[in-house]
Amino acid sequence: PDLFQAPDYYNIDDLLTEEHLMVRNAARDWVKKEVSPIIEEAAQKAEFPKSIIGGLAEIGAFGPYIPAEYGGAGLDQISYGLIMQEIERGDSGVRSTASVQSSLVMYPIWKYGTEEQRKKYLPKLATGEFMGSFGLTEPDHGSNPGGMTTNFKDKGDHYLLNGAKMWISNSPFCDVAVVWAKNEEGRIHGLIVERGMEGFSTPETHNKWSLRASATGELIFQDVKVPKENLLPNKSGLGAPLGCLDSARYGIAWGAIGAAMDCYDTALRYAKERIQFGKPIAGFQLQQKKLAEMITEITKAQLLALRLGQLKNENKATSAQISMAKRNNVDMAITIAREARQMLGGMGISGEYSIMRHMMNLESVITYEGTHDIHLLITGLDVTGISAFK
Ligand code: TGC
Ligand code: FAD
Repeated sequence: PDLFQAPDYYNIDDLLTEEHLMVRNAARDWVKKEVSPIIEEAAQKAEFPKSIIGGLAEIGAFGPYIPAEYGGAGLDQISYGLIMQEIERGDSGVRSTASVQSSLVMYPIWKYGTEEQRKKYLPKLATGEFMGSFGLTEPDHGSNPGGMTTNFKDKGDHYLLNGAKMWISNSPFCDVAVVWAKNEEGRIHGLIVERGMEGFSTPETHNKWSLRASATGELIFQDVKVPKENLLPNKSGLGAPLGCLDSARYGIAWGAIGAAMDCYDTALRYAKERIQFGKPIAGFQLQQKKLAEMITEITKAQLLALRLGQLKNENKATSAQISMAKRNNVDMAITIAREARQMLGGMGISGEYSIMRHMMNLESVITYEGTHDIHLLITGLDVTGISAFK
């Protein structure tokens, strides 16, 4: 099938600056040329396509909003969102790699790190010379990361780190990991752990039916000696990792639109060409209902993301506003993927089309970075003032 086209039902492009459009179009062209042609095979083989790392860096996907002095692209939050949208139009797994690198590894080093740490890591992360991972989730602590048991002890000239993280994107090939662990007083801190440190291993997690083109694994720490200068000193407590998640969740709110647009575009074109009962299936009301609802929901999601981007640019977006957009837009995308898959009939399950891959990927996206339920409870807490988590 032809490569994707991009719907813009409400002329949202008119609300974007020239820079936004330039950044967006560069990302879009690159995804068409470098991701779409290889991604199906990578997903079938369950391999992250490392050959695209350089290209991701070139389109500004590693640290879009990190200042240029540290190697970032120095763009605004809307450009960041648009890059995520275009990458996820290709594949959620590729967007995951970019989200983790930018918002979960570069962001905490930039915001919570020392000047030495920024200079040492950020430029190399921006070019993809270093790849990063983010270790928050543990086998027994997913939605409730505050209960984590990974810990470090002060041994005078170094820290001794013990514990294990699981479901970690990029872990199998990461050069550095930003790891969240408790000190002897039970306070959460971020530590930069480097591949090669004794006692640190990163086994890959196999048998995934989702996000197959993204490498997922564990981070295991057995008496790892972490130099004291690898602690991120400028923020501690659960709010530190949650601050990173705010930035990544915002990117996902845009990313999910890309996956939804690709499913919609594929289903629309298929429906216009596929003849049954003597006419294109696009001429049947049941199929039109699906398409009309899809484009309506995509348009609403675009407006939500754009407004949130404006608030982010003004430093006014609240965590609860970000939760609402992440939850709504991922749910919108997964619903569209499921409907679009049905519209292709038997062809909908084939790897010749991207829809089933998006659909399966989105099962991870609706779970990670806070599940669908957790984001609902965050909205519930925000509007009532009463926590229903515990
Ligand atoms: P709670 O008592 O509410 O808060 C603890 C402290 O954190 C502060 N805080 C935030 N700060 C910044 N941003 C946010 N979004 C924040 N939310 C809360 C809060 O003010 C408090 O600060 P302080 O100074 O008073 O201590 O914490 P809780 O234990 O009740 O938990 C709240 C809850 C459930 C919302 C939170 O734990 C949560 O969001 N859980 C979901 C976990 C999650 O999202 N994990 C994601 C792991 S990383 C990942 O999935 C990467 S996938 C990447 C990819 O491949 O793209
Ligand atoms: P659980 O927390 O056990 O939740 C199970 C179910 O219970 C969910 O439906 C949840 O909504 C519900 N639930 C939990 N608590 C409540 C409550 N209070 N009220 C109502 N319902 C509740 N983590 C990282 O740290 N770094 C990564 O890079 C990373 N990458 C990931 C990549 C993939 C492919 C996947 C699948 C996950 C990744 N994660 C990562 C982990 C992800 O963030 C967690 O899976 C997620 O936070 C949910 O945790 P859990 O899987 O332990 O589910």
